[in-house]
Amino acid sequence: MNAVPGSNEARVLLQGLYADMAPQHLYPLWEVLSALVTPTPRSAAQAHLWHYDAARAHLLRAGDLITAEQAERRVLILENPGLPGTSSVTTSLYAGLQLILPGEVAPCHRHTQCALRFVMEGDGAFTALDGERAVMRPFDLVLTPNWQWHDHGNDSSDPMIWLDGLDIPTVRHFAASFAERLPDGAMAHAETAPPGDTLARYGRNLRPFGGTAAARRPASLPLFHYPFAEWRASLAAMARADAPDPHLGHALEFVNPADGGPVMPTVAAHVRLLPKGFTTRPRQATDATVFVVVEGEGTARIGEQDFPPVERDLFVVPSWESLAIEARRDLVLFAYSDAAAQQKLGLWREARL
Ligand code: GTQ
Repeated sequence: MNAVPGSNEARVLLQGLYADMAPQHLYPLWEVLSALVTPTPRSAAQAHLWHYDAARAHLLRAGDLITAEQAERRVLILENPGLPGTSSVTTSLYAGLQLILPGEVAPCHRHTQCALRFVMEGDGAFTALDGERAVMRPFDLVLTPNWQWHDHGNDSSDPMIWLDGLDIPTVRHFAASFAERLPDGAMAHAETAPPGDTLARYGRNLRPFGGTAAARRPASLPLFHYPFAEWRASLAAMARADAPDPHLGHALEFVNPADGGPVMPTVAAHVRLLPKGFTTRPRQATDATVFVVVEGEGTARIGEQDFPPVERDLFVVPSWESLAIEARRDLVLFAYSDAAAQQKLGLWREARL
């Protein structure tokens, strides 16, 4: 059966072809190409703001109903409203708020997902990484890189809440998830070093000299604790010395001292300070980004929408949505994204408008 390509008759015959192919899982690219290979990014993710106080109230209710041990991790997932049912905050990343009550332990496990913790509230609980505790204080950043044992506990007298940022959707995309618990039902890893040992060895532009025993941590990613007191002081010094970048404000990225790159292979993190009254120029980037307001308040204009976050609120900016931030008071932000992965893959782009 022949028909002139593009004629009505050909269109009818094509529908017949599609119907005959579909049972064999064969489909015509030409019907979907423009939606697959788009001239600019198109994300199903939506901009969204979570108010911390509301999320915290639900999390504390959960704290009355399930223990950290029963839950393994007692966490409320921040799910992007445009990605329902995926437990994703962006197409590649996960976000959740984790609660550990005084005396509780979140049992030791390891998995191929990389995680960061950003402390929202509480002082003195810990994450132990391969048996070394990082004592967590408000707005500290703590990493648990891929396949390293980690348990969490709270020896303080107050609830501890932190943001979990993981690459769960990325690992799911590659279908590369492995996870295990410590053998014999052990809850906590045996102590391998005193608290703060790694920070002292690797966190001050130093590293162990002259031998592998003292190196102790994996050479490719030794450091896992970035205390608030240190990063906040650096931002303040930068703000005293320079005018803010028009699109970012004062911004500092957390780096892996082993290679000067982002903190983990899939996840990058940075902080910003926008002086009171300053408004950034709009900027687009391919790395959808999760923000936490550490201090101050302002307005985040994401695309055409305005969001008014206050201290401890969280918001997400999808890929290639323009973002302009106005600081009503000095505004300090923490942010994480998949820029680390995109840069390795040659995908990352930004546009400064
Ligand atoms: O603390 O290991 O929010 O494995 C989700 C998965 C936290 C964790 C989460 C996890 C963890």
